Amino acid sequence: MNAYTSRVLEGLRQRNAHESEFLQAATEILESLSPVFDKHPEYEKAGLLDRFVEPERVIMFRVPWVDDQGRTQVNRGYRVQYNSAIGPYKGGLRLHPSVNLSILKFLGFEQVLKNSLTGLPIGGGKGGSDFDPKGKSDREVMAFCQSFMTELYRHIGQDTDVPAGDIGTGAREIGFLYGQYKRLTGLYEGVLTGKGLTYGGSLARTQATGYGLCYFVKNMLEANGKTVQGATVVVSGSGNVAIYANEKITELGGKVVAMSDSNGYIYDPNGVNLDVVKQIKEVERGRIKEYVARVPGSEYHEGCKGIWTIKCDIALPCATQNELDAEGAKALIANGCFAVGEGANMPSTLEATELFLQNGVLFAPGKAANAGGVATSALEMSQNSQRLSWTFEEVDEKLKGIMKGIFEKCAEAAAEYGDKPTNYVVGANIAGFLKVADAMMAQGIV
Ligand code: NDP
Ligand code: 2IT
Repeated sequence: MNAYTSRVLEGLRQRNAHESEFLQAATEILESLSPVFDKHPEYEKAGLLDRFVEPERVIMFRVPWVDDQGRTQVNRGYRVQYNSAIGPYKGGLRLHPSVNLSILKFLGFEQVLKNSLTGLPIGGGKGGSDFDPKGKSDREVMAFCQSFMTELYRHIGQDTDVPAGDIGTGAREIGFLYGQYKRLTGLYEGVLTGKGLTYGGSLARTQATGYGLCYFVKNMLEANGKTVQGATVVVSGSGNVAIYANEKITELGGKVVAMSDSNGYIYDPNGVNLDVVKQIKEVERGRIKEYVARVPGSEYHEGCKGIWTIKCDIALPCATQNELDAEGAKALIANGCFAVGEGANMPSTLEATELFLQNGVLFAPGKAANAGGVATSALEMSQNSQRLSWTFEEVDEKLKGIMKGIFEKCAEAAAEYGDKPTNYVVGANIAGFLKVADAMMAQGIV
């Protein structure tokens, strides 16, 4: 490994010893970037990597709100404004009890490279809170969102930082956040994306991450003489990304036989009935196990990791970080799985990723494969600035083009720098990095 990159990585390990997710992401990224620093000694003189790994700003704040029993609750809110070299900070807000600074720093760091890969002018950021929307009433969710925005509004804006959804943050939460931002600032501007269609949202944003993932996988398979047509597919998760990944992969000729949530997974050898999943998850906010009572011939299994033991050709992890470990990877490989497309952010552990790469499984890393969501968010920002809205077909066509472009950039960088031309992990990291690096060099030591 290049001496400068290994020194910076060692420094990160010392200063952030307790941030395991952040160090995991940083290890993969810095190891991939090593050959770039061999080629560009001027980057070290400019301290480029020392600056690149450090968020420009981290905001942490108290979020007090009152629950339905009249009790005061306090959560912790965050916004990590990671890098604004190529555009305003852009990235989602995660609402989940596991949220902490390490998780948001890993997500923010990944987002910088992902947003660069889209080719659109967006920097990287991420935020959220340890608030758990599950089991809360709409009024409680509104109270939380209003309190969260009462601090966040002073740090964001359509030209500075544009948050969006992520785990636990969907259309309902974005609506409450947007209403409070508008009330506090008096501005009707595209400060959030993933908005409802009646107040500035973009058609196809709901579908974009899952659809984009399938477009990336399709490009990757075609470039390697394979196809989605006739493939058996396992999709983990049953949230926004998982549902629309299922919808598109089915349209492309795949058959999804399993989906999951944080409690367990369903197996349906006849192909998962997506209308039933949408009804349970999108309308009723229920649990995936309710599926088996409605669809004869399907099974439910407790625990989510068992989903990787189901025989499939293509695996699409779309739930959360580190949901697919070495054991899961070995089971997939033993069962003949030939492609993995990451819909979630960092769903595969470093060991799992290494196993896929070593065993010739085509591997689409999250920061490239799930970039369709944020790319369509950037298209929402464009529409808001123009005060226009494009049709579903227009947005979907642009999304297809963007995902093709991302795949090509990953493949080109992999061919130039990777140990093999299908190492899209190295490809994505390097292609994403080069644009940000160039912009940072041009803008001086800031
Ligand atoms: P949702 O909240 O809509 O769905 C999350 C899904 O993952 C649910 O099925 C949830 O199950 C499951 N899940 C969450 N945490 C865990 C856990 N600890 N263990 C097992 N399962 C879990 O989120 P999204 O679909 O929006 O996000 C899914 C992933 O995709 C995340 O990694 C996110 O960062 C990433 N992503 C999202 C984008 C977007 O546009 N929304 C864009 C790019 C990436 P349960 O209901 O039990 O919690
Ligand atoms: O991880 C991600 O890319 C997202 N959650 C979407 C971010 C966005 O700004 O649309």
